[in-house]
Amino acid sequence: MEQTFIMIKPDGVQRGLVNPNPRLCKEQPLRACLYLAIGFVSGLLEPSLIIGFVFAISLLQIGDIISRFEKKGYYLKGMKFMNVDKSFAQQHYADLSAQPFFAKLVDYIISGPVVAMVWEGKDVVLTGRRIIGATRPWEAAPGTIRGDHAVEVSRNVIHGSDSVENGKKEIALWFPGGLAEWKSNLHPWIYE
Ligand code: YYY
Ligand code: MG
Repeated sequence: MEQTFIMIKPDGVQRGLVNPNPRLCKEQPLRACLYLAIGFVSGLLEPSLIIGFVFAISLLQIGDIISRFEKKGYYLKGMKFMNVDKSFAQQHYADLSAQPFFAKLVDYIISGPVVAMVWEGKDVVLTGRRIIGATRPWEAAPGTIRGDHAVEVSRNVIHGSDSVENGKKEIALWFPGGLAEWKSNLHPWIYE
């Protein structure tokens, strides 16, 4: 089983992460409050509380990107919502330090919080890149994350490791404390 490092970049976070339905954005907080209130008023009525929390969590709307990997059959092994500083961003993109866009790229990555994740599964590095789509969004196929949700190469929403070896390096950099250990009950229904 391979592992890959996936990062939702600051533009992906700021844009509400790929569920830009204005109606939902307006109604979701109300729904969350309503269900949470009903839950509390009726003496911790569990189903209502759970629905409230689900609505509250979906406000972050990182859900669509995460669910693409989850539905496919990959395992989430690590996740952090964090800001990175300049030297960390430079380290992550060290391979590109000679590129003319390097300084701009680093400034963009540190411009807001990112969602750092590790996903595990068969061929997850290459397939993850396919789910993400081509680097230049105008070359990314419709149906991919970048193909559906990005315009500029410098605002392409998401990062994915480009090889197993680089994945290992990036995971070591972003998750020095290690990863979660688990296996889904559905495993035999997804993997041979
Ligand atoms: O791996 P991937 O993100 O698809 O592309 P890379 O060639 O590794 O470049 C990293 C990152 O740099 C890219 O996602 C956007 C940015 N970038 C840019 O701002 N301008 C370019 N001309 C090329 C890449
Ligand atoms: Mg790359």
